[in-house]
Amino acid sequence: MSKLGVAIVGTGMIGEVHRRAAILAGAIVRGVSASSLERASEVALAWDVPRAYRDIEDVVADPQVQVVHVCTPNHLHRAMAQTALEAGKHVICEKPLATTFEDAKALAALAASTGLVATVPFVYRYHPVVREARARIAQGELGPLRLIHGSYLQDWLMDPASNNWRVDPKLGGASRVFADIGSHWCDLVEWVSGERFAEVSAAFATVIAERSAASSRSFATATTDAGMHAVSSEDVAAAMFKTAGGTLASLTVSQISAGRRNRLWFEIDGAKASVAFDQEDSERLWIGLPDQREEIFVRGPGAGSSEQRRLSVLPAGHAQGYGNCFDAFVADTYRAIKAERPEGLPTFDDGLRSALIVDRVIASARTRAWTSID
Ligand code: SOE
Repeated sequence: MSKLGVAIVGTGMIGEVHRRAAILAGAIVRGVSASSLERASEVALAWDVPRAYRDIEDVVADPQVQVVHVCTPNHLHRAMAQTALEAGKHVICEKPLATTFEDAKALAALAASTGLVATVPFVYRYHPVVREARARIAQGELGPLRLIHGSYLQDWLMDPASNNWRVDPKLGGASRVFADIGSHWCDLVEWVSGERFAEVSAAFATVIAERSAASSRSFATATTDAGMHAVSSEDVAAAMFKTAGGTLASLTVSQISAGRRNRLWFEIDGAKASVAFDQEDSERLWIGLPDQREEIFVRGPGAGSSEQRRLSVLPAGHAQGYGNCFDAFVADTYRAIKAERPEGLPTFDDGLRSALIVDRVIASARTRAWTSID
């Protein structure tokens, strides 16, 4: 099969990550689309790609594009992914798939009806030791699960002078911190544990009630606008879940926790053993055992489950990280386009699952009641 032609739509930090991963996976980046043709032309020049597209319609009209990478702010995902699918293009759509459950449902149904490959970058599934944890749980090494707990903490929005389109519900959606990063934790823990959350009790808090004017940059940067604006989206959230199997889970998420850069952490405790993963120490998997014993599994190509070894592309001692996860996710998406069936590839169905969880978490935070996730 000849090389895939891809287009990158959106030129923030994540658009650059998609571009690098696409090239590494052997695709040809045919062009780029941005908030304006002028911006797209600037980036096309910088990326040395042939085309700067006017808009998504211009992208999908290009017969040399087989895959569209949607890397724009959240409120644009639904329309752009739909346009691409309807034009017969495979799609990688940044999470969240859409800002409402209804829109996510429509996109997942459309993707299923077309038979095209449509994926969502829940990339933390691609840490090799995460695959090791999942394999050990699936093999029964932990025994029946008894407790799932963890957090996902960041600090890039702790300064009231910092802002971002995610803060604005019209652009980011009704929930910010939970939809933005709590969604990663939920996807990861459901996938690793093999259990599904059946009900939730959640609480939100907007700790920083006023911020300076929203920045259009993909990440928070202090703005020159002296004005302060009221904020309604949550900075922190706490949630308790019960799985369909009755296992209790608890999660804390924050984007204002000083010193926590991108610390996704979970622990899964079973009747025979526990595992814990720390995204900021992602080469190691902690395994808790009875009788004061514990083990540390260290990532490497020479040990562990087949999926851990498949994703260990560097020798032990040469740390892998977020970029490697992204590279593996994009490569697996392209493998699926070539009719392979890579394990654990997050599709629009997983994006829909995530949208359902977020929708029910928002409902529970509003009603302060346990809410079913179905
Ligand atoms: C900002 O919170 C962010 O970039 C999220 O939007 C990503 O999904 C996460 O992987 C890292 O942090």
